[in-house]
Amino acid sequence: MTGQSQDTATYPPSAEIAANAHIDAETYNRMYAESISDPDAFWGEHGKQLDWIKPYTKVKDTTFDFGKVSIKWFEDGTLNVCANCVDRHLETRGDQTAIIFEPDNPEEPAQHITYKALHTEVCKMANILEGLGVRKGDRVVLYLPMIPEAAYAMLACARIGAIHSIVFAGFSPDALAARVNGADAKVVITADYAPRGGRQTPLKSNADAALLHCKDSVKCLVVKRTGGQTTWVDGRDYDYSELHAEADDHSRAVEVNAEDPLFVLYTSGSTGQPKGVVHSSGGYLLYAAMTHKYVFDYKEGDVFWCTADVGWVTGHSYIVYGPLANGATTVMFEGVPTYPDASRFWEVCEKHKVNQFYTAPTAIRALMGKGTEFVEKADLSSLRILGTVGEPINPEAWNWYNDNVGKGKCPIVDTWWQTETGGHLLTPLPGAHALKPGSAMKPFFGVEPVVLDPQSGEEIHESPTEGVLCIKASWPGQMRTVYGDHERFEKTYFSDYKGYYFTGDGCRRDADGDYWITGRVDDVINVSGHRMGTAEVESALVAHAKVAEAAVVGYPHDIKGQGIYCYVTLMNGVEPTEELRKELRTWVRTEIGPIAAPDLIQWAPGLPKTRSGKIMRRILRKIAEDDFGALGDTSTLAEPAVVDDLIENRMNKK
Ligand code: 6R9
Repeated sequence: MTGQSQDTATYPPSAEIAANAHIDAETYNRMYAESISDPDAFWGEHGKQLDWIKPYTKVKDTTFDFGKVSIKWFEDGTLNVCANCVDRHLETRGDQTAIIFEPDNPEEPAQHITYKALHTEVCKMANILEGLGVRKGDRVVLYLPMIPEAAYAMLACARIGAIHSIVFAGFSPDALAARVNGADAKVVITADYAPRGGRQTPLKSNADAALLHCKDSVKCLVVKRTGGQTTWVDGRDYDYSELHAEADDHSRAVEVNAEDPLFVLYTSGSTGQPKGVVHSSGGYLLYAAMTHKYVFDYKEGDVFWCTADVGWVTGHSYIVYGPLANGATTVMFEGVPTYPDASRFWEVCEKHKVNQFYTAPTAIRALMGKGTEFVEKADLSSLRILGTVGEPINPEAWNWYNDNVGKGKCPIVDTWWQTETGGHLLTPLPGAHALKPGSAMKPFFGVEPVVLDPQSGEEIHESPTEGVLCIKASWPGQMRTVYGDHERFEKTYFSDYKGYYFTGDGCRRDADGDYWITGRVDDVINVSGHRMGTAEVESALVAHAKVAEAAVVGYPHDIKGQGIYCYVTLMNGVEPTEELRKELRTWVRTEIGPIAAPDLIQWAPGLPKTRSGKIMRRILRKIAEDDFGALGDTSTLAEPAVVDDLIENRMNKK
């Protein structure tokens, strides 16, 4: 059923969905109003859904005042996150499947891990980590494929009060070393190889290369995923299966404070090195659990599948912590959407009778390009709710998803959030809102979005409007600090617009008060739903001996959303050849990882700069978008001729 608003077609929930969902329109309005008018009462009540060792008496204690930013929720309560995700389900659903593991190779049988089995595995892992010297507050880095051991390791850290920091398996040895050192980790957990799309990434040899740049005391725990050949350093490397055979399957869940860190996750910003985003134990878990339940309308017995990797925040909150806190069955998929062919996602949905399916627009666009026959041959009748995350979804992809996957019957929740936010901040709720393709719609409970005028920093109250998206007050899932650098935390998120959390995104609010994300307003680009700081790619490029200067911007890319466009000025006398282009691509892949590989490299004899020497990125973005008719004010350019050359030799001619 569709209707017209002034913005676009709208898709109200079917009568069946609206009647059965946890939250209908009236309930949303009531609960939202309560959550804003009295956050202490609202979260104080909802916080009780977790098992607390010592119940909290205080709920919210937060300030966004620059210079004294402090965020505390449930600060005098104690709990154990692992006990909340595993132990407390044993009595009621010990034999229910907690995790369905679907391997990369469809011929390899799937594994169904019950809550009981999960408990045993997590206890063993906890004892193995303790045996390696890990204690409460210590950091453990995970560099793993999408295998159950990744979830065991996360939960085992939570069990003993250690802090995990997951490094996506697509990152390079250098990136891994920087994160091991940045977090001063005691142990790195890795695997011999990571099978993905029929290929194998040599994780252990990457870890070996990384560990050369880390303290000698760092230990390496190795899961043998494929049994392939690896090198071995005695005294540093430990074989998981050997230790597993002897590990005790009982382990005490350590009492931690609600504000003790649960994990650190590095993410790209607009400047410098990635930041270690720190999340708490109590507030984070509650927020992940509540958003999982309401946004996906999760019900007892549902099978939930989030296709993200646990190396990203989406995997943390919606493969592991949210679903398991709710006692759900969560799917962990090791592979990729197009292997062995473009029907894999849909076959897995059919095979495991998935009820909620959550993926990224880039995956939808890639599959859309392969045609509908791949999706038509699967029985998708179990699906009830669909979701997207990571970037704005274009209407073509939304419609394809709605028509071919949801068959017009499944609400699509377009969830806007960030590594920093811990869980969804803007999203429709399936039983409450009439969807608009491309809109992240409404704030979740307790979230107060505001649109600010970018110049004056003033709040704009009327709608429709457009500006920068900020959040007015704290929610329990908010990051607490940047690991080891609280000053950077305050400067990044609370200094541009005083008194608000600055998201880095621009947005539009339509006449109905619904939100539309327009993309980043800083130097962060979004490549296939992954955040990439252009500064990181630039510093990788200039680290190459033949490169004098580099400037990196995003440009529209049909499948990836944004591609990486690099302007490179070579050292004097260096010949700009095709070989060198290839060499630079490979260079960036090895420096950062395959996700950062440049799509286009343009040789730039000079970069457009102001007289004070600042690179004018606005101009470079326009040229990369092949939209140089609208270059804007160029009167401050030091050397206008530079721009003519760049336009003439642009790589992205339409
Ligand atoms: C969860 C996640 C965060 C950035 C964010 C925004 C973009 C995420 C979006 C979206 C439009 C959505 N983003 N979800 N843009 N619509 N539904 O992706 O975290 O990797 O930290 O990226 O992604 O620009 O600021 P993260």
